Amino acid sequence: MGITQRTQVAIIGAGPSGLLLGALLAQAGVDAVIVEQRSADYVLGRIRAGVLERGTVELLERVGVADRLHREGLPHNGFDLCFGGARHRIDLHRLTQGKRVVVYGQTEVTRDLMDHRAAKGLITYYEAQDVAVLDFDGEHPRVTFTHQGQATELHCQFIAGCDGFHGVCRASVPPQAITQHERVYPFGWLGVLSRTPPVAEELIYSNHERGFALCSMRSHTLSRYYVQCSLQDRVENWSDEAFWDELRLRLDPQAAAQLVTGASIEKSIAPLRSFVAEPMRFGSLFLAGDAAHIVPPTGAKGLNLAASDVHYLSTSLIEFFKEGSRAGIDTYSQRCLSRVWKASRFSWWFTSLMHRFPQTELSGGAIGYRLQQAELEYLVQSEAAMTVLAENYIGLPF
Ligand code: RFL
Ligand code: PHB
Repeated sequence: MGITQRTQVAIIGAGPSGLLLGALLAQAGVDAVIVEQRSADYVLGRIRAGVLERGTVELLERVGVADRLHREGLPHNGFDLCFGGARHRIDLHRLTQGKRVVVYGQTEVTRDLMDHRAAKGLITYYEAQDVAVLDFDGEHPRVTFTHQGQATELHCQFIAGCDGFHGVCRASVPPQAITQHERVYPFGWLGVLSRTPPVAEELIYSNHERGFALCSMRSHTLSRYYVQCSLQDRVENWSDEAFWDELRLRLDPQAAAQLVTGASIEKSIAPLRSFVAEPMRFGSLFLAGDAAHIVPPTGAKGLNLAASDVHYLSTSLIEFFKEGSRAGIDTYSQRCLSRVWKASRFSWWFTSLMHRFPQTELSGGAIGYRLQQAELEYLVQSEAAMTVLAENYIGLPF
């Protein structure tokens, strides 16, 4: 015999979307259970995002999990664009009348939200197998899964699909009910985490003839670097030395000279993709975060978009349970997608501006590269163009 449980909201996925939604609902007294297919350690082992917009920080503050973020997070007032062998600062703070971003790893956000969930005694089923979302087009949605060998059935009013790009929720929607827009870029990012001091105090985004490079960080002693690589590249074929040599070549002479290298703690290749699924609601099933959309990481928007979806979803569900209003639920998809498409546009634009594209692409080859240099020169000379970049980078309002 299996176990049957009841909850108001079943959340699928304990990534940042699912955990943040769980915290916001719990704070409002809405009952939610999280079902995650991996272990907590596995989820914490993924090195991903590093840049948080103000709106994301505010949500974490609202649920009371921002103490460590305020202690250890690094506020950044700007970043550098590097091209033609020189760096040019984008002064986010000045261009946006005092706004900034915070560098604080997704792993740490996830850990803080997990600790908060555990401290409140909220239920998360980790290592759930064969998760299925059922009957979300009717009155009685259900989630079924196997947990520690027990068949479990979760009866709920709503299902939140926070299960990432490869999750089960979007895949369970009938194909005729969903439109999926996708662009896969003809390159990837090779990322390295190393226990070395960052090359500069702020991030450096570099456009170089050999390809894009990014210098980021997690703390004053932990650096995160990326170089554009071929989709055919295998991480095993990139020695640490080869990575550092390639990164150095793509930076300006001063940064190249200052770069401190060391053993990699993590090294991985990520493909780059723009993807949006429309709509984001199907009856009682809501998609949020990477389950509904993917942006290339160049604009640092993925985690922040997940947070804005979760803001819209939590307020919609709280409105329903506290006031009996369906207004938020009915406009959820439209409100999310309006912001999602703007962030997708920005991420696509910034990716197109900064990477080397193959000759065969419209923006590729030598002419594509010369056009990028012209746009970059214009960008750093034009207050208007820099303001557009800054406004999008610090995050559109939600
Ligand atoms: P996640 O983090 O993928 O979490 C989904 C969770 O669902 C679980 N799951 C299932 N659970 C139950 N049943 C199933 N059938 C399930 N299938 C999957 C998974 O195990 C997982 O735990 O999605 P979420 O929560 O929507 O969060 C999205 C963010 O993770 C993502 O957008 C960002 O990491 C993107 N991103 C960045 N975003 C930023 O805002 N700023 C950045 O600087 C930034 N840098 C990045 C990035 C992503 C990167 N990669 C590798 C994709 C840099 C990189 C390299
Ligand atoms: C990161 O630190 O991992 C990072 C920072 C900025 C980006 C993408 C990734 O645009």
